Amino acid sequence: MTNFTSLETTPRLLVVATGNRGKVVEIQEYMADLNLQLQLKPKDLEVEETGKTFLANACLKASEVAKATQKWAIGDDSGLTVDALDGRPGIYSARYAPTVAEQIERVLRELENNPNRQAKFVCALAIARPDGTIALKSEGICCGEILYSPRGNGGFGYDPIFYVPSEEKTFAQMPPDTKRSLSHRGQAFQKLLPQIKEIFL
Ligand code: ITT
Repeated sequence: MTNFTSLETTPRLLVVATGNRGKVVEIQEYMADLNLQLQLKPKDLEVEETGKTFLANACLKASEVAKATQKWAIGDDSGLTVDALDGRPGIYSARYAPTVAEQIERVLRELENNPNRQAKFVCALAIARPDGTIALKSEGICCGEILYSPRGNGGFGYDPIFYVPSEEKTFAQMPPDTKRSLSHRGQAFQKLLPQIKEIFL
């Protein structure tokens, strides 16, 4: 008997394993040219972030959502690491305070007037097969400085306090395509896209 499913070998649909709107918008842009159908993860499907690293958590998100939906899935775990705060908030960036405004406030309060404002945004991406095994992963980093007060209205999350000296702007002040090309997520996608194309195109 002919197995018709075996004729369709190239996956065309990818579930985006995030509930963060800001990430969804950016991920859509990175994948815009791929002619892939992106689907949001079911709202009630929460993945517990028990990993100790960004990469471990990105793999967990991709893998759990892939298994639950039986589809290919992409996970993103990212955050801000501040040198003078021993790398905090790091993998706890989303859990640093109940609201984004309070998360920013906490980072600024903990840094006080410390002259060392060096920080990095880190983004780990992972793509899982429908059985939950990891097919691809990558990591990107963007270096910058934490301002003394927020600037700009664009982007999301910690963007208004993350200043990139080469652009003389915070992520929240940059045109979206500038942030997209030099951000941590941009670096991670740059490494991943050629491999994504091999699987999906
Ligand atoms: P999912 O787990 O559903 O993807 P999340 O928001 O909980 O959503 P993370 O655990 O990866 O995602 O936490 C990321 C945190 O880092 C969160 O507070 C974001 O606001 C922040 N963050 C990540 N990328 C960012 C970016 O490009 N600009 C500003 N903040 C960012």
